[in-house]
Amino acid sequence: MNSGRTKALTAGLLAMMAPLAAFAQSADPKRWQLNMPRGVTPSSINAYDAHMQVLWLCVVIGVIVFAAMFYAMFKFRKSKGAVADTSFTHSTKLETIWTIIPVILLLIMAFPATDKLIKMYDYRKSEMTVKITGFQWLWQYDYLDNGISITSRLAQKDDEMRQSGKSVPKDFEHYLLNVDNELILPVDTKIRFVITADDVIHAWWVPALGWKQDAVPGIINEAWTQIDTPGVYRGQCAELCGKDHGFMPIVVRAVSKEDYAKWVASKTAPAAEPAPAAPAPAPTTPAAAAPAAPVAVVK
Ligand SMILES: [Cu+2]
Repeated sequence: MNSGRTKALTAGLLAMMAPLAAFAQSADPKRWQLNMPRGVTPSSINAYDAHMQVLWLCVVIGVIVFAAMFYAMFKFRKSKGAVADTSFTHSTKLETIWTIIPVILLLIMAFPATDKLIKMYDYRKSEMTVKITGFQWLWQYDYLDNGISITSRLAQKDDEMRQSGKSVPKDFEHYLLNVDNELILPVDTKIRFVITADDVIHAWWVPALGWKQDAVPGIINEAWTQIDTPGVYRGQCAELCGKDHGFMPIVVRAVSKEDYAKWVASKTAPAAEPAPAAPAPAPTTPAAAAPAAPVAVVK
């Protein structure tokens, strides 16, 4: 009977933990999500690990403190004849213990936390740089290594939906979190961001990357990321920046290095193409060559 109860309890606990495991794997927040997301970068995973270490430490402290409290309340209750010890005012031994234990616990937390913080602010050895500029109410992304510059604003369908006054259909995915031009980034690449703003203070925030950075006019802030998993990661402006503050979402699409190279080529190629196209109209008359020429022109 006891083993049956244990099995049921274990099954119940596992069933409760299953959704937690699912949350940990997904970058999108879920309804009623209780824990913070794990994210997809070394910084976000470090933050998540630090959070979990401290959380479990708090759980252990909570269990010990509440157990001692309830034990004292039930064991030494008045109905059992307990009498308050009014002569007890202080104990140097106890005070020393309850000062030293928290200091040790703080040190246990401080060392790994400091190590993680130092890593978070280490911008060295970055492989590419993207300049992010906040505007009322859109983002501009300048890929400083290859001259690509794109602006990214709320997708038209989201904008039309919000201004229509209608209620949002349930199948409308990522309402107000879609953009016209996504920030395309390669995975497994250390990317440095320089972040500023053109008009007022904005803040660039994608939770799955594990940080939030203010975009301040006249000041250049720094941040870095290295995305481990390809995917789409969404965020928002996180600094109240005017009437459309809620309508300047961020979408990062992390792709493989090969796909990123293709995307860069597609963005940089069109400007170079028109020039070689000009000398094309010099057709030769041989019948055999004729079919090839129009195809080349169409291209
Ligand atoms: Cu903003």
